[in-house]
Amino acid sequence: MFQKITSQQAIELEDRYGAHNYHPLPVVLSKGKGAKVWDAEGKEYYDFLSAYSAVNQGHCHPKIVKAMQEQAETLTLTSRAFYNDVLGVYEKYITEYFGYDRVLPMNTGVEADETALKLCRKWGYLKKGIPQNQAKIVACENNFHGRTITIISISTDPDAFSDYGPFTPGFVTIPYNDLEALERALKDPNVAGFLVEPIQGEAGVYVPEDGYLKKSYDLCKKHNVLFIADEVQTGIARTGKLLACDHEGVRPDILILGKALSGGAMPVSAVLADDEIMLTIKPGQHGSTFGGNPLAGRVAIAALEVVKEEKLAERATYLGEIFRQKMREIDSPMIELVRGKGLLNAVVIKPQNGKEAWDICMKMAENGVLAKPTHGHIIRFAPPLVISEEELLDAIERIEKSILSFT
Ligand code: IF1
Repeated sequence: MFQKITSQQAIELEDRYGAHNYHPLPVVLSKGKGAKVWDAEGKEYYDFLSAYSAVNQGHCHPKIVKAMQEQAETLTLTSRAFYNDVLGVYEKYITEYFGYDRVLPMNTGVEADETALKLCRKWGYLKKGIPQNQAKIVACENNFHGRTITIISISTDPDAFSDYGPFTPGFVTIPYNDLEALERALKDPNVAGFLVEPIQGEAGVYVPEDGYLKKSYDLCKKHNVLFIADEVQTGIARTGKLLACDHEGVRPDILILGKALSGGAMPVSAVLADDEIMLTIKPGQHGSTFGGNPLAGRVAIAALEVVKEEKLAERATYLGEIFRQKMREIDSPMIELVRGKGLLNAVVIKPQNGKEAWDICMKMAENGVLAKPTHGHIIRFAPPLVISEEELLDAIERIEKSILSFT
C-alpha cells in the first residue's frame, strides 16, 4: 500500500528532493472527483485551475477511469515498431471527430507543438518550395507553447528563455492581435507557417478582437502559409466550442491538441492535418516511444466521448456567462477587469493596501477555492466543465468573500 503522509510532510519532501522549478500554493491535494479536490487532511476545495485545463471532464471521470483500467490490464505499450489494435480505432475516431484526414499522436503538449513545427517546415520545403534551411515560422509575442529549447526560442518571456541559449533559429515574433504586423511578416516568401493560440492562456487569458483568427487565416491563405492553431489549452470545449477557432469558423491547417484530450488521466497529445501536409513526413522521420500507445488511445476516445455526451461545450458557454457576470458585479476596487470566453476566464487584480493576486489566491484556498495567479496581477479561473451551476454559484460566493475580505 502506498504510504499516506500529511500535507506538511509532502511539502517538506518536495522541497528537499525535488527540483525547485515551481512555486506552488501550499495546498497538498490527495483526491479529486468532478470539480472538487481534497487535501491530505480531507479539506474540500473547488478546483478552478483544472490542471491548466487538462481536467475539463472533471477529476477521475468514471468513464475515463474505466477505459484506462480495462486497457491497463490488457496492453499498455507496444511502441510503433508493431501495430496495436487500439491505435487505428482511435485515429479513425479522432480524425472524424475533428474533421481531418490524419492524426499524428504524441504525448505532451509541447511535443505536439514541436511536431507541428516540424510538419510545417517539411511542407514548406517539399510543397511550397522554400530553399533548404530558409523556412520561417511566425509566432506571437507573449506566447506559451511549452518548454523545450525550440519552443522557448520563440518565447518573449525572460523567465522562459534566459540562460537557455543558444536558441533555434527560423522564427519571427510579431505582436498578438495585430493583423498589420502579420501581413508584413507574411510577405516574406520563406514563411511556411503562422503559429497562434486562439486565446493566449499564459499571457493571462488574453482574448483577441473578434475576427482576428478569421482574418489571420485569410492572410495565411493569401500568402500560401499554414495556419497552425495551438489549441492545447483552448481546445476540447474549454471556451464554449469544441475548438476556440470554431468561434470564427476557422479550420486550422494544422491543429495541436493536448491536455484535456485525456481528461487529465495521462499525457496524450495530437497533431491533426490533411493528407497534403501530414503525408510529407515519411516512415522514420518523426516519432516517439509512447506516442500512439493503446492506453492513450482508449483514454482519449473515452475523454472525447464525455465531451459530447455531457455537452461540455454548451455548459462552458452557459456557465461562463454566469461567471463573468457575477464577477463583474463584485463591488471591489481590487477587480480591475474580468475577461475570457466560456470557462476560460481571468480577473485582473489591482493591488490594494499591499495585497495582491497571490494574497487573494491564499484567501480563496482558505475559503475552499483553488486558483493560481499569473504575472503577479492576474488570476485565472478555469473550473472543470462538469461543474454544476449550484457548485459554480457556491464557489463564486467564496471568491467574492475572499476578495471583499481585503477591502
Ligand atoms: C507548466 C501556463 C497554462 C499551453 C499551450 C502548449 C503547452 C501549454 C497553449 C505545453 C502548456 C501549461 C504548462 C504548465 C503551465 C501551463 C500554462 F501557465 F503556462 F500558461 F496552461 F496556462 N501550448 N501550458 O498552455 O503543454 O507540454 O505542458 O503538456 O507548468 O509549464 P505541455
